[in-house]
Amino acid sequence: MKRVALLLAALGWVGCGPSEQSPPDPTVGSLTPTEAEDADGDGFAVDVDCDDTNADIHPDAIDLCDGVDNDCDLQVDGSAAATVGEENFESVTAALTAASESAVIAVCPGDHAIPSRALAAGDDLTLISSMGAENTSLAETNGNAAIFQLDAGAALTIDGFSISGHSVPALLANGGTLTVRRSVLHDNTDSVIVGEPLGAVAVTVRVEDSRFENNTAPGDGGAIRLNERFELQLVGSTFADNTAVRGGALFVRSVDSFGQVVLTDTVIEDNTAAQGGGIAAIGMSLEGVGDTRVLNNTATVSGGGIYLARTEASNLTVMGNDAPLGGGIIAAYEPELAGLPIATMFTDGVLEGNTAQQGAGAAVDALESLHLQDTQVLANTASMVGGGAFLGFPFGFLVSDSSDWAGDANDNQPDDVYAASSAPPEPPAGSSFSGYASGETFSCSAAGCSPAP
Ligand SMILES: [Ca+2]
Ligand SMILES: [Ca+2]
Ligand SMILES: [Ca+2]
Ligand SMILES: [Ca+2]
Repeated sequence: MKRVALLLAALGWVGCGPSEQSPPDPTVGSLTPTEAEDADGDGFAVDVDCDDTNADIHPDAIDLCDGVDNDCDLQVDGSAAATVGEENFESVTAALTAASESAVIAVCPGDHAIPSRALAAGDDLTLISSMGAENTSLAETNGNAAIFQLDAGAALTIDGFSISGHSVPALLANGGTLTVRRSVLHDNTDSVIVGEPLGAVAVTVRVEDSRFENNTAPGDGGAIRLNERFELQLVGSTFADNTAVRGGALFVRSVDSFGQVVLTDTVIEDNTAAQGGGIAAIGMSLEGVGDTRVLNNTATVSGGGIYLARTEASNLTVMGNDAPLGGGIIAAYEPELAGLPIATMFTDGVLEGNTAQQGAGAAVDALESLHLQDTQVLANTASMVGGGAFLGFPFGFLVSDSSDWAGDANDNQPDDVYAASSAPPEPPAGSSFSGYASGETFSCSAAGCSPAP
């Protein structure tokens, strides 16, 4: 029965097939052929117009550096190097020469080199690549001068480029505003971005959705070095495998003013330095926003994750870093800051799984103070003393304000705070204070911790 039903259904379908189709719609025939075939009216019929909905795209158009095949030759972007407005140029240098003070230069895929260019007050340039950093690089012609140098009042945006192989800082900002977006800055042999404004001049550097990888500086700041009056904003970016003397990824120093660094959803990982494997921050505000992590960095002297000198740090997760002294962080003594009436603060943070000889979570230099507020100090391991924290002799001072010292399997090893009562040899004589748990408020010095655990 089932087979018969299927057969009848099939016959029925055939019976209602092509023999009963309605005749062609007469209204279609009323349009002229030209109107039907050139919908966007650019004079090219749909068979040769690769976008018959856009009158700017047709076989006689100029193929601009915009990531679109404007001229229908099936090649995205043409042989030009750059576009300003509706005009193509054979080199980025020529485009820069033709550009007005405030211009957007669209750059085609390829490796582009320009002579070092200084931007002065009023200059506001944007270089944006049509095909992104994987396909577009930017360099200084000889590789031994900055690609761009900004002075006060200048603005520059670099969007979608790779920059590599420079033996001097590739981007110098001694004033003005520098924005680096969707770029990859790698394998340079000096800090990539350097800002050293003088006097009252300020610098703003903003980095978005970019990666700094494998850069090595002979001095401070493997990826970025900023001095004095500045604001640094890092958003959605990664700094990995960079190397320097201080601050494997970032060196930020502000002694005469109060520099500000805001790191939003940014990762600082696997960087190396003598002091501050990931970051060295001197006289700063260092604020994490969202999920910002300092991971698996190494210092050969102190501050595996972050070297903090009279710096207010907040909302940072510092995990898996290593140094002989201060695996996660160190509150470090800098003589030039000794007169400042502020202490290093670490607030709303996490110090977890860091390792050191002394002070795996945190170390405090002999003349410094560290204020840990609402911070988790968990599962850090010291091979000598101070799994949670180490205080240098004679004046290292620690305040724990509502912080968590893990009174369980996540405890620090050895547990928790070690206060030195003599100068080195290492480990110096001193006392351990163990058994602090969550929500602890106490203070420690060479005289001991109070209240006791
Ligand atoms: Ca057309
Ligand atoms: Ca068209
Ligand atoms: Ca084309
Ligand atoms: Ca194009």
